[in-house]
Amino acid sequence: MDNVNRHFKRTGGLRAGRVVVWGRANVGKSALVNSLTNDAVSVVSPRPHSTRYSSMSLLKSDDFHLVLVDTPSQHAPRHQLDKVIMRRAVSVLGEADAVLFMVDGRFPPTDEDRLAVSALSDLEAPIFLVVNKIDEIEDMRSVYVESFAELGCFRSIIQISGELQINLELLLGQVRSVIPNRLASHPRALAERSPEKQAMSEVIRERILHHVREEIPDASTVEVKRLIRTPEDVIKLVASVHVEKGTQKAILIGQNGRMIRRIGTEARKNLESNFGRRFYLDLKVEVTPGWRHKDCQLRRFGYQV
Ligand SMILES: Nc1nc2c(ncn2[C@@H]2O[C@H](COP(=O)(O)OP(=O)(O)OP(=O)(O)O)[C@@H](O)[C@H]2O)c(=O)[nH]1
Ligand SMILES: [Mg+2]
Repeated sequence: MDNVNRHFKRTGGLRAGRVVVWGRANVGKSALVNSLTNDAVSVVSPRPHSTRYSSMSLLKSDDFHLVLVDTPSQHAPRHQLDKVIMRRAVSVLGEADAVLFMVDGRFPPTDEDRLAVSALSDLEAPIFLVVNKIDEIEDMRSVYVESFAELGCFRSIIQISGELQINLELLLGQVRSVIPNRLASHPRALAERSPEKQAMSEVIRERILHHVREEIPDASTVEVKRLIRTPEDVIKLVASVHVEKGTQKAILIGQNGRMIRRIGTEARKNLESNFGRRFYLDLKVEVTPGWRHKDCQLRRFGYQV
């Protein structure tokens, strides 16, 4: 614990945060923490309920430090010990900067998955749906992803194998993007949901409306993820277009990425003329199933609900 705090203090200017790994028994929470930290601090076992205490491990990379919190499983309590273990586990959620809600992609959602995710419903921290054990699934894609996505409000969905270390870089990249720059000494990203951000996202959305038809404009929203003023006075804008389905994403990206590049180039020119500054636009397309139906996603995208 002391080590962890000392690290936080030393990370001035870096991103640093606490990531809680959460889920029902046996999904592979401890195995993931061990894989990410190259450590064997957490007990990994085929027996359910093997982890009894939340434990912290440190993951350091060049530009971010994460404290990974492995937690005991959430399940219907069998005795007083279970109640105590679970109550203590819930208390770590309050300090999370991000939560990895882990499920076993080989099977459909269970009641215990539902119980586990219910503890996350009031959290402000972004929650990632981490679908594990894809090494044991044909094509390495779970057919249950959509059913899991319906359980809650997830920032994004990542399919991994914690044990075989598949897609862990992808997972870390996503987590990194939401981890705060705690002791930053250089200018930070501008405030969330500023009118400026909203206006910029509308400039991008206008180009989408112009170029694509049918259900896509309706199913799209633009999220400005980061807005950074570089020392050269260029505005670096990192944004994502969220759509609801993979087919919509494919159309928006277009053949060899032609459509999204065109939208991006035109939007950048319009941003430059509207705001009178130079822009660098990094525009991606993400699938966020059912975002139009979920209050928490609507709030995230700046809609007042
Ligand atoms: N095939 C496969 N098995 C995995 C993977 N990750 C974990 N497992 C296995 O799943 C079982 C449970 O792993 P744990 O890491 O102990 O699961 P946990 O979620 O921490 O379980 P509790 O502490 O009981 O809540 C073990 O037998 C692991 O070897 C994975 O990516 N692929
Ligand atoms: Mg465990």
